[in-house]
Amino acid sequence: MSARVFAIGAAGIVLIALAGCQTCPSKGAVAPEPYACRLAAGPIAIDGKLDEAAWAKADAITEWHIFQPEGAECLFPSKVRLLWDKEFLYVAFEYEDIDIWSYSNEADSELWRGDVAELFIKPSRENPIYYEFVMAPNGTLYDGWYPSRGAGGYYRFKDWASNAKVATQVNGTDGDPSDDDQGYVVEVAFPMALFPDWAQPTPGMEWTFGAFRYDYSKAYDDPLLMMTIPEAAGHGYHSYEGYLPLRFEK
Ligand SMILES: [Ca+2]
Ligand SMILES: [Ca+2]
Ligand SMILES: [Ca+2]
Repeated sequence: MSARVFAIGAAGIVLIALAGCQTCPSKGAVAPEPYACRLAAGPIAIDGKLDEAAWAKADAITEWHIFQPEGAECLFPSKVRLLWDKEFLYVAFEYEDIDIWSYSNEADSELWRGDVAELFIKPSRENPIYYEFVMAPNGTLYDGWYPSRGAGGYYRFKDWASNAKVATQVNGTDGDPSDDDQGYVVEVAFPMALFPDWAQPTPGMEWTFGAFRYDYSKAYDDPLLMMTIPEAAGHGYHSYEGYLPLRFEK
């Protein structure tokens, strides 16, 4: 991921900064500021089905911003929800997608060459540590821990393992463009133990995060890059200065 974004070069970064972002039409709730990450009201089975009572009480982010290409329209709604308890940070992505394509089933490969749901999370604005998680529709995971933005990114840290539990549900046919798909769901539990002791959440604590999406599709001339944060200047997805605050609630 780092190499891909950094490879844009100075000229590309300036163009992206000047272009700004298009806002996708939102349906229903938009993210509160900061996002209220509620305590899971009961057990969550990581099975790709969001039928637990806990998910019904999680706020949904439905407002997305298009990073690339400039001027693109968001045709297919995207939704992300987060919950927590002492053991896990839970994330649910629901992405409508007419043409689902997982690039690889090899863990820690460059999954963003195909459709993915992504979460970047940074427990502190002061401490440079942050994390990247990339999930393909077929359930393959890339997880990376970065001690800082300049420390080496994907190629240095891809072998780090979060021990996250990932399950997906594909409503359609992954990889077959000849039919129309409906979309996919990614349900993930990230063990709190992977985060430092100082970052262990308590009610009222704030982290920062961004959710992202790559949509490769027969519906678009270019793959669509979308994110929940409004600014992409500088380092793109790694521009953590623009991550949204997330507040852990009781
Ligand atoms: Ca479930
Ligand atoms: Ca797609
Ligand atoms: Ca890894």
